[in-house]
Amino acid sequence: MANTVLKVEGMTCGHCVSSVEKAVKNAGASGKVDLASKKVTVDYDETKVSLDAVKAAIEDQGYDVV
Ligand SMILES: [Cu+2]
Repeated sequence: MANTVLKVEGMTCGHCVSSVEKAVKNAGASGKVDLASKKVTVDYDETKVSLDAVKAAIEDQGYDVV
């Protein structure tokens, strides 16, 4: 398993947190958002899930991975 912390801009409330966590989950990974620091901790199996796919899933929801 791999673990990466992404910085994500545009999250402002609990709805954003759940949208991002859901997007990460739908991409096949597990995400935990820290709203105050705008960080998303992503746990994933790098043999099955690419980090680019996780980032794309977050951006598809309208947030920016920086
Ligand atoms: Cu929000």
